[in-house]
Amino acid sequence: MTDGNEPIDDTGSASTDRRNFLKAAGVAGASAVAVAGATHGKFGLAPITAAQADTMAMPKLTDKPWWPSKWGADDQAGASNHITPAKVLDSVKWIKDGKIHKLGHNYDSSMPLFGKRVFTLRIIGSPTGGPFGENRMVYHDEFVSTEIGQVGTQFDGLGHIGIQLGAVGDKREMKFYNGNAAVDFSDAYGLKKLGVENCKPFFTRGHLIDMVAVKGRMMEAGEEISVADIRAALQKQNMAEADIKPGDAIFFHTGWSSLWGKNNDKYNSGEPGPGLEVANWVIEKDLCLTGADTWAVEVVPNPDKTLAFAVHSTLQTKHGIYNHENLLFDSLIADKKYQFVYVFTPVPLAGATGSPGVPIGLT
Ligand code: UVW
Repeated sequence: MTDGNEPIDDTGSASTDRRNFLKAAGVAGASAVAVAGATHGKFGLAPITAAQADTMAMPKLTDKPWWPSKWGADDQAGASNHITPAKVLDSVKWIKDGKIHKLGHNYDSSMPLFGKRVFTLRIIGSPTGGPFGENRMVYHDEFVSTEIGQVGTQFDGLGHIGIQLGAVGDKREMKFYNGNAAVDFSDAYGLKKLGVENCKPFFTRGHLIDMVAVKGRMMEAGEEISVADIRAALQKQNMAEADIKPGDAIFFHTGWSSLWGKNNDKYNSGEPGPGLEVANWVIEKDLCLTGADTWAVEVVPNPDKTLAFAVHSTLQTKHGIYNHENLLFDSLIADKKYQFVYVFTPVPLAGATGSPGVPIGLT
């Protein structure tokens, strides 16, 4: 177990040492400073400036390349590769009562949105067309304007989160999963690599950690979920840590979803969630996905004020471990079901950074 401040050391890319990596990134010899990149309110982020970046030896938490991926140098599917026929057959044993639990919200214009994202749905015409034929059929179409993969209940694909190595703005050094550089795949008309369509469908064992039961209350923004908290929840729920297997998914119920549509400002202002300690535990356990009833599935602001969305970049960018945001566990919790089959197929929007759609939990 690491304390979260150590570099992640399981890239399998032993050939490039720290010195070569710094050289490749064009920043060897520079000195480190704290980054005051994050400002909080309606959770706004000020990107670090080139001047700030110039004084940093390397991005924090990164001192060597994280590629090639353990799934292969050309892989674009990341931890969804865990979902094999054997995994499906093992997971299906958890379906006992045949219930389907919906694990997400409806999409509407009153939902909380991160930053300046938008969501607008309009029905075109009233009706859109018709009547057609002597049977006089009429129809409605909708027009939706939004960051489709990044609003509401949403799944982050591997083209979403990267890390700027080298100079700010240098797209050759803006690296994503498997070392893909923005210069090679970032495109205004859709990502040319790492689009969400490359992710395989999920059908795997899901473990729900009910932090509200552990704490006896909703968790607060900036409150970090620790590995000890996970263990306390597992004990309370009569579950064994040893039963969390490679390729499983883990979910955190923090109570934050109770603010959804009721106090969107507070919902957006930050959130409770896992930090780097739990992220490293997730990597050790070799899980395929994390999820929560929050908009980022990580503690915001991070207790280390120099970090911004470090769990995102640790899990997604470096390890290809997926993330499902703005989930809803009320149905599972009402039934006291903490082990279920997580089923989700990302909408294959070619070149998109993420996917809408509501996952289900089968029990
Ligand atoms: C960002 O896009 C920064 O975060 P999220 O993946 O939580 O929407």
